[in-house]
Amino acid sequence: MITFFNHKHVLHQGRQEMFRGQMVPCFELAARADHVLSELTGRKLGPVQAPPAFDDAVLERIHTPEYLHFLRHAWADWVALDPANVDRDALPSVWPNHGLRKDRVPTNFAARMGLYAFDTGSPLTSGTWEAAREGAGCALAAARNVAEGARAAFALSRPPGHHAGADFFGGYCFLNNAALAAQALRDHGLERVAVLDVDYHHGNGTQAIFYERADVLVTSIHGDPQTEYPFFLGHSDETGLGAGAGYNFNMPLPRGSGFDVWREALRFMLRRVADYRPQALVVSLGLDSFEGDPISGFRLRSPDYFTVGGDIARAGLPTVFVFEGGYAVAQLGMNAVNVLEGFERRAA
Ligand code: OKP
Ligand code: ZN
Repeated sequence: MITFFNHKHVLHQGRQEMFRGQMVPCFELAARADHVLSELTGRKLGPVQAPPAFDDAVLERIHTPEYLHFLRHAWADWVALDPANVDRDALPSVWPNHGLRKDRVPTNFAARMGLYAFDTGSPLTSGTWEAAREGAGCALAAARNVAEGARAAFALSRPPGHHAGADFFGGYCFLNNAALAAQALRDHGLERVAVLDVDYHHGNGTQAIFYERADVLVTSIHGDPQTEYPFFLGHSDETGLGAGAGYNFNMPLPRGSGFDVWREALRFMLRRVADYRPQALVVSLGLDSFEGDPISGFRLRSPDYFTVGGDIARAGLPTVFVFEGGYAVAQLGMNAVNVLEGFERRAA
């Protein structure tokens, strides 16, 4: 399958995130994407290309103009606060929760950070906009390829995207690549698109974006939000709203779940996908379900990922794979490519 690789991903390198009251080095490292790329090329999975140029207007199919404006100018605004900020990443520290107003956008930059962010784990850096924007380009290009008849395509980029909503960032995510891919498939004329999110963390951004829509089915298997990030979304009783009622499925699993349990959940979700009769599938491909992941709690082993890819291929759908999380850097390339190779074997 063809891979669209974000060569600009290196422009986004957060230094530290807030964890349990301390600043710790970021888990979402540049090496992640490079490891997957070298494994892909080593195992000859197919051509690797840079995405073609695109117009920013397409980002407004998913994100609000105000939020995009904020992201585009955030670094300049941050440095304007204090010239010494060039050597510091921007993180929020105040939020309009608990009875505070969200309907007035403050001019103060720190306040706007809080308006548009939901955690203190997602540093915004000098190159975040450019890196995230090019990543969106990878997702759009992969979607276009599949819309034009490819069996599958892979968008290999960081930062990830599934926690980002129409107007917010968090969970290391700024632009929702999977949502942009699903919308691009719709805009290329497909009537029904399904999303399958297999990242360890619930894709709260993707769910929120499509929650009231029937034209994009969102399904997700993830650590139970009672104990796992992002905590405030991802329960099984979240099934969609309004026109979207019945078009959202969550399968939270307890921390510690192994592949037997996880695969049953995958099969359940693939049945929901089949029942929906979509014309294409977008897979939010997080590899943090791996037993060795430093911030997650499932117990999948490297060979299991071949099976995952094979199960997904058996859905028989044109498929866009969008890279998300996975923090066991040394095994990340192998695990990601195992999924893609398992898919190709079954799809052939
Ligand atoms: C992004 B993706 C770890 C605490 C959790 C946020 C995790 C975001 C995961 N220090 N921090 O879904 O892989
Ligand atoms: Zn994750």
